Amino acid sequence: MPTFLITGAAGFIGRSIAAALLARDESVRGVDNFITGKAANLAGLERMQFLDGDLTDPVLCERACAGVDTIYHQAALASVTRSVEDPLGTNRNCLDATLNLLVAARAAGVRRIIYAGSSSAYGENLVLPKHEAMLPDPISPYAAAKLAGEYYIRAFAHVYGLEAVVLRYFNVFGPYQDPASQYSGVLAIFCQKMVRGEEPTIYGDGQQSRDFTYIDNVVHANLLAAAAPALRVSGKAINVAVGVRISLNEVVEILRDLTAYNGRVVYGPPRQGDIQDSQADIRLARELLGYEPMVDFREGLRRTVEWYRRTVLQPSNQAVLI
Ligand code: UD2
Repeated sequence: MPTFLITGAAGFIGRSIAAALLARDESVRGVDNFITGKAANLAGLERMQFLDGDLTDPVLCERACAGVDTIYHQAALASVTRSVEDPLGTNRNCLDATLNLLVAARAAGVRRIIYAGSSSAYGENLVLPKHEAMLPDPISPYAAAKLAGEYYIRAFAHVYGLEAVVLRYFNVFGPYQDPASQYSGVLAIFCQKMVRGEEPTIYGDGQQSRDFTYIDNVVHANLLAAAAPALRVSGKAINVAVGVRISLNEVVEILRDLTAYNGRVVYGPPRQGDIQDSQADIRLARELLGYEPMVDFREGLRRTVEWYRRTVLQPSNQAVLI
């Protein structure tokens, strides 16, 4: 029986955690419903036992949790914009899925669950950097659903003794992130477009900023969260980021440099539910997990551009193995 379950294993964060565990020779099960996950992302993960299914199905959750010690719960319908258009879909795939998984995890005797929280929980609170003691202030259906998932996770830790760690990710980016949807993360979209010589569109004036976090840092934090003593981390929400914020205008300038794109940038109206600035205080991650960012923004973006150069210029637009 596999020791680890990764939900959202065909998504870019899930597949990256799976790759790290397989590299350690761990026994891994993955599950994905392919709403946003991609079969191509499973390339290289053949040793992972894989379930094609949806966590909104309690029977599937039971199968997924059987015999498992630790869950990395990465499955979600990410995107603020998508949630504004379809709040029910977001709720189903973020919150209902999480609660089903928790119920099944408890029944199966799973020891620990690590939950992919979102920096969107902090919302419009103007204080920077965002620290975990701040009152959450979700301003989009996506943020509300992800935060509600956190509360369920922590409640299960409290009443059922399931060890539960929430990692609040700040704008994760890197290889394997899908660039092809209107709901994709901004760096995936910009890398694809600028590598191809196409115009990126900035929604708003480009002064909004994010604590963009390279995927290796997130994988590192997950592995630490799985290994940390329960007394120290269970029931806690912990920021995972670099601790530096970069505006979209700055991003475009760095990307011009990395991609040699010299065309124009289009500016459009700001998006609903968008927040202005985001930057993490990562002291708690340092203290509780011994976390330290391994890859800074610029180096992460360089590696990401290289990856998109190799993949998006392929005619099929499918991920290929590095
Ligand atoms: C939120 C969360 C993030 C993660 C993510 C999942 C915050 C601060 N961050 O990311 O942690 O949970 O949701 O989806 O809440 N944009 C453009 N042009 C484009 C695409 C996007 O200008 O083509 C802008 C967008 O309006 C926003 C910024 O880029 O101001 C980042 O957007 P995003 O969708 O990459 O991520 P965001 O911040 O909503």
